[in-house]
Amino acid sequence: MKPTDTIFVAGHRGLVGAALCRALANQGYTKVLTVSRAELDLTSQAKVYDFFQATKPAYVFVAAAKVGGINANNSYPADFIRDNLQIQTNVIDAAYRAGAKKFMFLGSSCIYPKLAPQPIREEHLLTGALEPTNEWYAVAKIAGIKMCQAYRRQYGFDAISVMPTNLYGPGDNFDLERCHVVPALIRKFHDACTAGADAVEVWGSGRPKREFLFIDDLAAACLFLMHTYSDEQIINVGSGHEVSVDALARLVAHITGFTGAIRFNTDMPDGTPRKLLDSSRLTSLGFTVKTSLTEGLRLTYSWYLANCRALGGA
Ligand code: GFB
Repeated sequence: MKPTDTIFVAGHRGLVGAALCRALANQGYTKVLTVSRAELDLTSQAKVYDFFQATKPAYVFVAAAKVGGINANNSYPADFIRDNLQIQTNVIDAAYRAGAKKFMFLGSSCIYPKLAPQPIREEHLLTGALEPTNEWYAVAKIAGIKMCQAYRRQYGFDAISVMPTNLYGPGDNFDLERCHVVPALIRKFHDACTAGADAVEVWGSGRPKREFLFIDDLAAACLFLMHTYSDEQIINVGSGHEVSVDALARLVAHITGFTGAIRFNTDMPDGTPRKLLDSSRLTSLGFTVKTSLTEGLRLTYSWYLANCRALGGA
C-alpha cells in the first residue's frame, strides 16, 4: 500500500472507520476515499457495485457494520443479521469485481464460542455454541470471514479478516440503550457527578471479564496488517489485558470523580463470561499495543467532556 494508492474506508463515520482515516492521514496517505450513507447505501447491491466500478479502489477496509452493545444486539437481532450480511456481501463482492488489490474485513471477538478456552486462539472459531445475546451479529461476521476465505481460495482475492477485541475510544456511540459498556459507564458516571446522584446502575453481575483495546491501537494494527499479512486464517487483535466489569466501573468512577455507590442490576444480561484473545500471531509479526486502559479511558473521557452537549448528555 503506497501513499498514492486509492484506499476506500467503508464506514468512516464510525468508531473504527474514523480511527482508520486518522491513521491513514497521519501516515501520509492522500487518496483516502469515503462516502456518506446518504450518498451510498451499502445495503444496496447495485449501488455498491456501481460505486466500486466508478472508483476502483486498490485497497479496501470494511469498517461499515451495524454494531452495538449487549442490549442492542439482544433487542434487534433481525437488524443485526440482515444489515451486516447485506453490507459485507455487497462490499466483498464489489471490491473483488472492481479489481481491488487487497481487502480487509473486520470481525469481532464475539465470533468465538461462548465458552471457548481462554485466551482464545484463532483456531477456536466454530468449535462450540455462540453467546445467545449476540449470535445474530456473530453469525453474520462468521459469514463474512468465510466469504473472504472462499474468495481467496476460488478467485485468488487477497482478502484478510481481522478480529478485534472489545473496542473503545473517542468518537464512540454514547447512546445508553445501544452502546457498549465503556461509553455507557463514562456517560453514567459523568451524569451522576453532574446531577449529584449518590449511586450508579451497572448492568449484570459485574463478574464478566472483557479485554479492551483503544481504537487508535486497532487502527495502527489494521494498517500494519494491510502491509504485512496475507493469509486465509483470521488474526486476533487484542491488548492482552482483561478486567472485570466491576473493576472497570471502579476505574471509570475514579476517572470521572464519582465517589458514590455502584449498584449492579442483575436483571440485565452478563453475556459471555470471558473473551480474552490470544494475540500472539499478531505480536509475533512485530506489532505492539501502546495505550494502557487507564490512559485510553482518560482520553475517551476528555473527548466525551468536549462533546457531551452535542451528544445530548449533561
Ligand atoms: O460492552 P457490552 O455491551 O458488550 O457489555 P459485550 C459488556 C459487559 O458490560 C456485559 C456489562 O457484561 C454488560 O452486562 N455492562 C454493565 C454494560 N453496565 C453496562 C451498560 O451500562 N451498558 C452496556 N452496554 N454494558 C458485545 C456484543 O458484547 O460486544 C457485540 O454484543 C460485540 O456483538 C461487542 O461483539 C464487541 O462484550 O457483552
